Amino acid sequence: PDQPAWWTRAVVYQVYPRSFMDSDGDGIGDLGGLLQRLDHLEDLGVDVVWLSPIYPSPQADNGYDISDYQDVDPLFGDLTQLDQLIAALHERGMKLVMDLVVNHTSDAHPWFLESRASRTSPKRDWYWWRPPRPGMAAGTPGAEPTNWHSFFSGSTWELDEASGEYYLHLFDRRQPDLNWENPEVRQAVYAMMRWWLDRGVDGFRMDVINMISKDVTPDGELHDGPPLPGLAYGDGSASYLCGPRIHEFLQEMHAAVVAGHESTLLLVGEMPGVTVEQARLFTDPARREVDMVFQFEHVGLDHGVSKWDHRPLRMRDLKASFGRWQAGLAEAGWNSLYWDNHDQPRAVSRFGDDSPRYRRDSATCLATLLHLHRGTPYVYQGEELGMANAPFDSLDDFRDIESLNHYAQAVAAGEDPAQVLAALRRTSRDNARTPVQWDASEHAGFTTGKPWLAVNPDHVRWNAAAQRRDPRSVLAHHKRLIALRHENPVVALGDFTMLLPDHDDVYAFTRSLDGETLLVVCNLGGHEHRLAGLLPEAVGAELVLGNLPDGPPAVLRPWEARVLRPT
Ligand code: TEU
Repeated sequence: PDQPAWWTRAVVYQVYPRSFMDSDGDGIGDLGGLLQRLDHLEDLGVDVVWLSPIYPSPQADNGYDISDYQDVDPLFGDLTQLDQLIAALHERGMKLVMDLVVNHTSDAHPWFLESRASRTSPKRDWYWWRPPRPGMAAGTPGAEPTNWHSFFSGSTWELDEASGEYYLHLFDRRQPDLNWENPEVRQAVYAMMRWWLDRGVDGFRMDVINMISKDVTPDGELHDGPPLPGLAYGDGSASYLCGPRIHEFLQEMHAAVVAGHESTLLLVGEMPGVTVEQARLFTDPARREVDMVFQFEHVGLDHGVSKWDHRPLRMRDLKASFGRWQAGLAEAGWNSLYWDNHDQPRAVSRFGDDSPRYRRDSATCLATLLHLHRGTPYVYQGEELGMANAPFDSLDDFRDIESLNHYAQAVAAGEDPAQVLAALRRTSRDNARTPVQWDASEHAGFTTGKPWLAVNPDHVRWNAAAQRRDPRSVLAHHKRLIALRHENPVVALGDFTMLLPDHDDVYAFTRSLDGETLLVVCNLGGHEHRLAGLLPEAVGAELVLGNLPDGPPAVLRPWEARVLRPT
């Protein structure tokens, strides 16, 4: 058979540039800052950097609203610095993956300006323009073409007064959706992607790429979705998640952009709501679509009716979910593995225990669990330091459009402001976006100016400089995990078998390849467990890597993780 792809052995590090490192004192991270911190990434041992958007943008959604796909926003630097970044990473043996945001553009993109200019514009059909609901006047409540609720609150339709028509935006009104039904749109996107590959980038992380195909009738009609409890709008996701032409579009993109470069590139599709069965289709190499997808099942397990409605996580559900994904993509396809990214609260606060007693141990336990699965692990900036959720005081401390819109909508609908604020504190994306904690100095070494989002005050104790000196740090542990994957083919390629599926705290599995087996045992809780009764084979096994100092072999301590070689 073919050689396994290089990314089976790789670890990806996500940089959210706004919060990574500021080189010019404006309080916002930039490419100059990233260039200054490449030693950190090289030392950690990661293979790929995924860079969140740096393109020109009005920054309504921190760069996920792009007004020019082929340049760099002056906020972050310029194309020369981007070329320097590509060269510097390649020199150090690392690759660069760019964020590709092509479900929507900014409303300031020239394509949209032209599209909105008139009903007869040649680019009118590049976006989703629709008249009001039949028999209703434009602008009256309920006159929107469909009842869909936007990810960022309110309707997905914005009325353009000048033409009397609405345009579709699944996210903010400043992020109009491109119409992928139009072949010119698709060709323009593919040409742009080829331009970046020619510049030397090594792949793409494709933002909400399973939303590009909408379920539209031949005469252009879109359908209402079921009502959402407590909201004025409904759930349109059946019309835009993995729509009827999604596989066709991705195969077409692959043929137009990727063909011939498969062996060096990385293509990862971000796909909210994707099922294991769908993911297998997207990632089966024979189908030539993408290499792996970001699925959302495990990060939805503590959500109730919405992400703002918290329900306690049961570790057993987490095991069942990961176990199903491991099994579902065992024969064909590939998993991406992540706890954190710029949209999720911090893992140590959410899945671990960020109290002083267990913060280090739970962060290293969670990392061990993730990195020992079959798939490609993603480390989000600061995760390797055990960065935690932020102590937001009041609404003024938040910056994210999703959080601010949700607060306004929920409070207007009569919810208790204190409770809405509590939900933001737990779940806001801003938890992930506080500046990286480089050292104990005033702004954590991130900037000499005033950070755009406050630095977490815990940086005096939790920072990279301190952890570099400490062999037991979360950082040092990540280095060991990454090295283990590089050195040991069983970590990259071994079969996965879940053990003890019904245990509430102990997460155990084996990885096996060519006669070699690793046994991984993690305690996802604050109580000891006796191994003798649970997994006797673990007791006498050789320790390959653990997260706690030596202790009694027969007892698994709170948040202990062991990678073992059974004898
Ligand atoms: O996110 C897509 C997405 O559906 C969620 O992760 C999103 O964060 C939403 O708020 C869930 O509540 C991607 C990007 O990662 C995100 O930062 C962008 O805001 C979004 O697409 C729009 O481009």
